[in-house]
Amino acid sequence: MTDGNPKAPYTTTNTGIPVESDEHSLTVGSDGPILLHDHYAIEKMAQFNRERVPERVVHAKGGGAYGRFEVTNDVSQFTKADLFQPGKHTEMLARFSTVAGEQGSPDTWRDPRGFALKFYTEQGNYDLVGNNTPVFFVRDTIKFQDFIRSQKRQPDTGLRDNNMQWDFWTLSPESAHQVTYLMGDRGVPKTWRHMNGYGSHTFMWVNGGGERFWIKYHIKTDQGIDFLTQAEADQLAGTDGDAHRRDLFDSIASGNAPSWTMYVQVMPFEDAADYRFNPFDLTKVWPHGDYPLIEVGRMTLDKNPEDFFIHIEQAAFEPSNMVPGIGPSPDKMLLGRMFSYPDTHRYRIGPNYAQLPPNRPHSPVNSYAKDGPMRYVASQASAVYAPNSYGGPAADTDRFGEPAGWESSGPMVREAYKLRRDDDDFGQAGALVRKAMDDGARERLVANVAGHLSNGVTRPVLERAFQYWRNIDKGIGDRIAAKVNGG
Ligand code: HDE
Repeated sequence: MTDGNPKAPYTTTNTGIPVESDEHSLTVGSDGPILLHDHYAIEKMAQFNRERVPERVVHAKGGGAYGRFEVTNDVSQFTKADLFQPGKHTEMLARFSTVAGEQGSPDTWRDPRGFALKFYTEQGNYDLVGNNTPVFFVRDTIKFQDFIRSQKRQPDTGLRDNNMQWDFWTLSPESAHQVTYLMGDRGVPKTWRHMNGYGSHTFMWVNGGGERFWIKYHIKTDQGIDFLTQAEADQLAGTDGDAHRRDLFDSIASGNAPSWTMYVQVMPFEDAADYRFNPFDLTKVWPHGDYPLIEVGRMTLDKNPEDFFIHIEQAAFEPSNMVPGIGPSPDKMLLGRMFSYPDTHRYRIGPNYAQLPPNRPHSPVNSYAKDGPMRYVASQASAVYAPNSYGGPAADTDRFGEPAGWESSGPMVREAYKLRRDDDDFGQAGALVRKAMDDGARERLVANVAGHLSNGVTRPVLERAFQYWRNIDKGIGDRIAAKVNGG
């Protein structure tokens, strides 16, 4: 009897064999011992013990949805990328996330938000794996792991530690711009629908004539920017740790599909060489007065995943997924990420992760990859090696042979970027405070920083933090110090 509901399918084992009971193990007599050959009871326990894949080492907590991207402006003078051609519509997947929190952590912790996009283009998947802020804490990939460690948990107590966070930040002044974003209103978006996304890095676009341009992506919410105060965030963290994930799912389920408008800033290739600060430095933004925003298209998220684990937990975004017409730049962080993401996917969800539903391209795959655990789509190659005489895939060098690259030369060194006349660590953070924030936002910034510093940050780190903020803006730094010292 299937619980009296004639329509319900009957329960089977993983291999489709009808089971005798959902509730009773096989025993000798009703009170006797369980029998080892109770295949279904054993299968249920063994499967249960193997349900977890390692969570993402950062950005573990998140949510996402499917949707589409439609081009609304002709940018073909700058790029030949298929998905950005006039009239194009491309299916996509987006995942939003916090950075430092584990999978069970609250959505409303103060943190940058991941803003990861996967476009299923006709020439393979294009992944734009950004955040909700246009800059980042460090500018060399070798420091990323240290930065993240300072945001996570102490090895002995297993606890997060504000003193550790400020120790790292105040010893890494390049963090000032992003920390100002983080401690301001952008640090806790009201929902994922009310925040912008940014590619953050400088990327390269190449047009059909082979001309190269440097670009930065801005993906502006059509819902309007909105945020939670620290008190609202703390309250929600206690009452509904999944508030952002729930909001996105419920909005789409109720037909209220969120959308964003994508823009790019375009810098002529030649400008980069003597631009007043390093245009590839991820801690810097490009003033819109120098390179104004140009509209590209609109992304709309209108389809919830039918299974969270399959489509969101197993989604694999990688900045190295760049399609023809799009390329990297000398940004050391972007180049480091191009190794790290595929590496983490191979570890977390196996070498054949690209065959999983959210990661599978919607265009033909003619690679020479084969075998490996969980592989289930056969290679299209009619030979298992290249070159070959039997019609196996061969690279079309005439069409795709021109790498999106730049000239580079010099001795092997370990050095910071060469300083340019306007390169510094605090200038743009100060401009953010003085020009982009209003009095209310500055008030909340002072309160957020003072609150964070008052929770376990001790001398000498505390004094360094006051100086860090005075370097950003003397008045703000003094107000923070007074608030912390004044209690
Ligand atoms: Fe990430 N980052 N990251 N990151 N990141 C990961 O890859 C890494 C950085 C971002 O929703 C990891 O799949 C390095 C900047 C997002 O699945 C990992 C560096 C930006 C997501 C990784 C950075 C990001 C990740 C862990 C310094 C914004 C979640 C899980 C060079 C521009 C994607 C994973 C998703 C995830 C490495 C810095 C955004 C460990 C080495 C800058 C949105 O590979």
